[in-house]
Amino acid sequence: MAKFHERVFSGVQPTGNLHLGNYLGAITKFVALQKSYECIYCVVDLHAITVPQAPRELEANTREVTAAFIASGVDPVRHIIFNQSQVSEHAELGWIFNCVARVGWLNRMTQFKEKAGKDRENASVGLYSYPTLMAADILVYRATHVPVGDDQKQHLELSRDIAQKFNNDFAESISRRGFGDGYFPLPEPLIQGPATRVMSLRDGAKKMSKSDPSDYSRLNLSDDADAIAQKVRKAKTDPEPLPSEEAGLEKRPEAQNLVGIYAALAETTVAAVLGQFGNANFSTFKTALVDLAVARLGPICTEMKRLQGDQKYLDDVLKDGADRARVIAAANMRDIKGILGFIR
Ligand code: AQP
Repeated sequence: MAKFHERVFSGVQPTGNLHLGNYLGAITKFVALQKSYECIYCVVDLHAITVPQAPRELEANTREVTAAFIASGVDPVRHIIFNQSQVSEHAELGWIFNCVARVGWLNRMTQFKEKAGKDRENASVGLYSYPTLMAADILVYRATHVPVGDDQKQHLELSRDIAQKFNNDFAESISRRGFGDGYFPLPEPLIQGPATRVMSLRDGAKKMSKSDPSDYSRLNLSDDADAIAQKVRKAKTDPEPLPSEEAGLEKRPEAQNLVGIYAALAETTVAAVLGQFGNANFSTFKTALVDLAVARLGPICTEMKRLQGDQKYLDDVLKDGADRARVIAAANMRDIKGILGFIR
C-alpha cells in the first residue's frame, strides 16, 4: 500500500444536546491529536438532516458545536473547523460511494436499524446511506486517522471497505495516473481510553445520547454546576460499595460507567480510580465526581456561552475553515474524477 500523508478527520452532528459522551468519546481526542497531526474537524450538518431539523435550531446547533470545539481547545487557525455543507465535494463523493458500496453492506449497519426502529419504511433514504457520506467525509481528504466513539466503529469499518473496493475496482486507472497501488488510505479508527462508550446516567445498558428524552440521562456541555450536581446525584447506581479491582465492575454497568467517566475526566485509568475509591460508598464517590466534572466542564461551558454570543466570529471560523478544506477536497475530487473516467 502506498504511503499516505497523515491527516486526522472527524465530525460531530449539530443535533443539539451536546453531551459528555461526545466530549469524552470524541472532542477530547480531537484536542489531543492536534499536537501530532494536521487535523480537520467538521460540523456535519448534512448528516443532521437525515432526521428532521428545524432550520433555526440547526443554525444554533451548528454554532454550538463550533463553540464546543474551540472552548475545549481545538485551534481553528492551526487546524480546520468548518461545517460540511459549505464544501460540496462531500456530497459529490458521497454519491460516488453510493455506487461503490453494496446494499448488503449497508443492510448490516446496526445504527440504521436502531435509529429507523420499527418505522423503517418511513426513514429517510439519507439515514440509510449515512455511512457512505461518512466515508466520503473522511476520504475526500484522504484522511488516515479518525477519532470516534465506540458506536462509530462499524461505520469506520465500512469506510475502509469502500476505500479498499475503490482501490481494487479502479486499480489500473489509479496506477496509470501515478497513484501507485491505491488512491485512498484505509482510515484507522482511533477509539481509545476509558470512555469510548459513555452510558446513560439512568440506564447503564444504554448509550448516553442526544436524543434520549430524559435530560437526566446525560450531562450536557451547556449544564451549569447545579445541573451537573443534580444529575450525578440522581444517577442510577447499585447498593454495593465500589470494588477495589476492575474485575469487580463486571455485571455492574452503572458503577462501571461512573468510574469510567471519572477516569476519563481525571485523565487517569480505571484501576487508579478504584485504587483511590475502592470500598467507598457511592455518595462519597459521587461528591468527588461532581467536583471533578464541575472543575473540568465548568470553564468549557462558560467559554462556549461567551463564544455563542459572538455569532460573527463563529461564522467567520466556519467560512475560513471551509475555504481551506475546499482546497484539499477539490484537488482530490479532480483526481477521483480522472480515475473514474469523468471528463474534466
Ligand atoms: N455515549 C457516547 N460515548 C462516547 N462517544 C460518543 N459519541 C456519541 N455518543 C457517545 C461520539 O461523539 C461523536 C459525535 O457523535 P455524533 O454527533 O456524530 O452522533 P451520535 O453518535 O449519533 O450522537 P448521539 O449523542 O448518540 O446522538 P443520537 O441521540 O442522535 O444518536 C462520534 O465520534 C460518536 O462516536
